[in-house]
This record gives sequence, C-alpha cells and structure tokens, in this order.
Amino acid sequence: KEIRIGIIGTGVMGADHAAILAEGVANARLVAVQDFDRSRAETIAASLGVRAIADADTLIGDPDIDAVMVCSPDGTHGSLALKAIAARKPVLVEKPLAGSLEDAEAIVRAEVAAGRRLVQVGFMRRFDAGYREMEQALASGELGRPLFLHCVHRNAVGPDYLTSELVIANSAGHEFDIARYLLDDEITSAIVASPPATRNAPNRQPQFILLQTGSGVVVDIEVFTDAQYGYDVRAELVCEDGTVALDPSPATTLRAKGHDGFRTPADWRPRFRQAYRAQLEAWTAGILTQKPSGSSAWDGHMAMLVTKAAFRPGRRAPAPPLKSPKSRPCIGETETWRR
Ligand code: ISE
Repeated sequence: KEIRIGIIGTGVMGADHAAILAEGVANARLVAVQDFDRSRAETIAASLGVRAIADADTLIGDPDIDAVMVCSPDGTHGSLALKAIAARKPVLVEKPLAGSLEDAEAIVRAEVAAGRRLVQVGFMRRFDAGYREMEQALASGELGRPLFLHCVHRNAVGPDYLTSELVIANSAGHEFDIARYLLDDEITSAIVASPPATRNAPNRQPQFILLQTGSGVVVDIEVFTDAQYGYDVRAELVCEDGTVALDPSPATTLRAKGHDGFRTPADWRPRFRQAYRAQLEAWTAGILTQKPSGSSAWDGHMAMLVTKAAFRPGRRAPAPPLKSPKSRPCIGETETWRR
C-alpha cells in the first residue's frame, strides 16, 4: 500500500520535503501541493507532476489524499493540525506544533479524543545519524549516568521577522526536543541570559539557555541565529565515565585560498538531509503499521512549554518547575511514545 501525501505550504521546507518525496520514499507518493501563493504551488506542482490544490481545507478533505504535511507559516500550524485530526488523517506538522501553547494543548486534547495518534511533529533531529549514535552510546551504559548536555545551534543569518523570543521558540525548540529525547527525561527548569544584539542583527539578541531535567542533568544551549559564517550544530553529552559528541566534520577536508578545513553549509537543509528523509520514511512506515514514531503532539507541546518557561522579559529569574507530564492529561500515559 502506498500513502498518498498532500503538502500544505511550499516555502523552504515544504519544497524541500516535496523534493525528497519526488526522489522516492518507500510507500509514499506526493500527489498534491497547496500554498497561499497559488502560482508558487502551481510551479512546484507542474515541475513534479502533481496536483495544485487551491486551499488547505480542500486538500485536507480530499478523498484521494491519505496524509497531510503542514509546512505553512508557524501561526497556521495549529488550526491545520486540528482540521487534519478532525478528518482523521495522519499529519506531519513542521515545528513548532502551533502558534500558541493553548493551541498546542488543544491539539493534544483533540488527539486524545480521536483515540489514536495522528500527529507527528517535524523535529527531524531524532532521525539524525549522529544523535542516534549519541543515544546508543548512552543506552549501552558504558558512559555511565549523563551529567551535562552542551549544545550549540548557529545559523548564518536569521530571517527579518525573527525576534529574541522567536530565536528560542523557532530555533532552540530543536534542542528542547532532542534533550528530552536523548535523556528520556522532562525539563523542569529553564533560565536565559542574553548578550546584546549584534551589529549584524540589531533586532534580536543571541540567547544562552540553561535547563535542568527532572533527574538533574544540566543542559546548556547557545542559540545564535546570525553567526554569519554558516550553519553549525554541535552537541556533547558528558557522562560519569566519558563523553559522546556529534562530529562536525564532513568526509572531506578542503584546502583553498588560505584556509584548511571544511565548508559550513548556509542553512540546515544539507546538514539534516538524511534526517529529513529518515523522518519521512518513519512517518509513512508508522502510518502503515499503525506504530507511529518520531515526535508526538505531546512532544511538540512540551517544546513549547519549555519555550514559555525560558522566555520571560525579566530574563534572569529562574523559571518555576514545569509540571510533570504524568500529572497532565496525555495520551502518553496509555501509549508508548518512544520507539
Ligand atoms: C529552522 O526552522 C530550522 O528548523 C533549523 O533547523 C534551525 O536551525 C533554524 O534556526 C530554524 O529557524
């Protein structure tokens, strides 16, 4: 059986997912795209030989579409995910899950009411080979108990609309999710310190976030969306008996024009290409086997809850401990969230 997929939003990520699907993903076929910019959708549809659909509601309701990807602007994610749940269609929502925490909670509740997992959130790092190896190293027990997770997340240049708050909500959400995943633990506190805005991006400050998990692991995250030189994601997990870190270097070294090293990509797409593909494969396999993997609605909601705790105008005050997920209504209590 083949899952027929429709993509809502053909901007940077929608177009990237469409290209990966067009290259071929097992048991998946892109059949339609939609964008508020109709001509953009039509151009992509024509180049890939799929249908262009005029509006998102029609795409969700289309009987010839089995599953939906939501790649439209962040503020539209929540309502579209709710519509997909109402139509009982599996939906892969780009992060963040919704434009507000309230909307994210509504999605978790709607999914509970629907009685089955329909939502996956596009936190693709869970499918990155490097993070997977970190996970396996920790699981092997050879490193002992985790103590610190050091993270660096740098973009070359952030988009104009990015505010200090969005630096956390839009970028650091990846670290919140991967920290919860790797450590298999909830985040219980968050504080933030920020240096002044840089001359390259006067409208927003870089952010340094310090988290602690329920079992006491300390997670620090530098998020710098205007680092100029390129895309750079690092992580090192320090444990009792050793550490495991993502290896930043690609397979080759480039020597030219006075430099000896490797190129950094301009954005995240080449760095996480393998992860995006693996995420799509896992999503379609999960639909077919009815055993979903990847970030759930609950995970998407938790990333937003941590964002809220981390970002407060006064900044340095420690956040109140977040409520344990076990005490919240959550389909995670009755289902297995993890692979
Ligand atoms: C973007 O949405 C991503 O998903 C990237 O991985 C991240 O590096 C970037 O900061 C986000 O804006």
